[in-house]
Amino acid sequence: MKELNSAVWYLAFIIPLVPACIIAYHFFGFLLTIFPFCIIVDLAPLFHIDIGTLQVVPVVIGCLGFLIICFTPLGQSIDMKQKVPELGTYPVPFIGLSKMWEGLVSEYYTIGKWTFFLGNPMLYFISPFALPVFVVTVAAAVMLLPYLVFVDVVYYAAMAAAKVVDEMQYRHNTKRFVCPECGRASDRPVYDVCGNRIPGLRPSESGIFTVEMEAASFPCFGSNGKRKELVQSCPLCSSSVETKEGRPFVVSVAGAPSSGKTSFVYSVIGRLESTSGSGKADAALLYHAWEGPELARYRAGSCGRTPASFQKPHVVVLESGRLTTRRLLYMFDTGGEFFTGRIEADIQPQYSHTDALALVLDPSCDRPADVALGAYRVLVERYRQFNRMDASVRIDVPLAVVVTHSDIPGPLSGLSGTDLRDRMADIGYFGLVNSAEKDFRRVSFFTCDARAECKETGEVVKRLCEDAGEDIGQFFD
Ligand SMILES: Nc1nc2c(ncn2[C@@H]2O[C@H](COP(=O)(O)OP(=O)(O)OP(=O)(O)O)[C@@H](O)[C@H]2O)c(=O)[nH]1
Ligand SMILES: [Mg+2]
Repeated sequence: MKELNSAVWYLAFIIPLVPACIIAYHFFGFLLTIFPFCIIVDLAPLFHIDIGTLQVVPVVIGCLGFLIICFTPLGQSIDMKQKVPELGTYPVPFIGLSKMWEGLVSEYYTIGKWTFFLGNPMLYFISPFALPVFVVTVAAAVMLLPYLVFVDVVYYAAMAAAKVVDEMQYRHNTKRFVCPECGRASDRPVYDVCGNRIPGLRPSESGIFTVEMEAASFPCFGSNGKRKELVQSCPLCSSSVETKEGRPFVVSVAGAPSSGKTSFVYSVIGRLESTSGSGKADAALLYHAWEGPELARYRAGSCGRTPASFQKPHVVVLESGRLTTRRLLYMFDTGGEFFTGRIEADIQPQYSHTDALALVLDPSCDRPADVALGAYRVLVERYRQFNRMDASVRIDVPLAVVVTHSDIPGPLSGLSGTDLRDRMADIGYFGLVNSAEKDFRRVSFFTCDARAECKETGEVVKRLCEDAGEDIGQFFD
């Protein structure tokens, strides 16, 4: 940006000169019509000089004189600063018309002052040179404003176009930022460049493709570029994050206590990790260090109770050379106590930005249909509360009803889709099926053994991805 500012500055002594020459040429033409200059016109034919030459010569003298004063030490000797305005602000801003005009006008004023008032009396013999330089300087000063306006218009138009392209790329590749630490969503993360925290780094007055800091330049344009490698943090909790502009897919898992939510979550993320996203990903990694030991505990057959206050999402990072950015699967595993309705509503803020919901139910527990319906009602009530949604409005995010314990023989084991839905409606879950289909636009039904890292649990997430229109479903084949 410093280079661009310098270029704008130095060109301000060259570009306005072009129209200034034309103006000066006509001015000298006019001058030759009035006394005493008209005498020169009368004498010119005696020396075989035509009028055109009489107009061009002072323009050339004026132009050369102007350039010599501007770009040689001669300028400094008449008090010109010959320096681009210094800026101590980082990232370095584009200063165009806003900050440059005062400096430029003062430089032009200095040249004009010396060639008009001081040049003539002090060095009388150079006055044939001083007058043309003065005329050219005045004409160029007049053209300075259109030049700066033009430069500003070009810069801001390029910036606006870059902003639009950047926004399109960001929406497509990233959509939004969800913090893996606090679980809350923001539009973009905060980027750390040379100790400066820049919220949602993007093309701006400080740069279209890069922002310039004291020590180095950093990319600020497009999620196809290298910006995603910069150090980032959550604007809400300030935690440092490694999401690298990945596209999040957020699933909130709900259900009564001990229905199998945690088992379901680990079944999905464990399988994703061990199959490396069904071989479609170059890498499938658990984001948090604590998830490894938890997964190992699940694999060893033990699953502790989840506290209702637990807010951290489980995050799997999927990388694929075919995708511009990573895919991030967030699974919010809420403690079952939350769905008893006795817990504060604002404890699980992920409902305001969840992409899909999964309601887990255990058909082998006591009065399973009532328990499941109770949990479902709390889920919908909380969801509507967080999204300020009236009961009459159908919920747009997809819902999957996941019946666990399919390893225990029962009327629902082994079924899925409409067969499962119809059977559930027949054997006492009618209230749940009916309410779900009334509240949600898209509802799907699955059974699984959540203790195993089986294909069925992955199918649930795959279906939710497809229903939500997300491409992360490809890793669950
Ligand atoms: N047989 C069988 N047991 C399951 C299944 N899913 C979960 N369990 C067991 O049920 C118990 C509770 O499972 P969790 O996954 O902890 O249930 P939860 O819904 O997370 O429970 P809270 O966190 O207390 O709400 C554990 O002992 C699991 O091993 C299943 O599909 N089949
Ligand atoms: Mg749990």
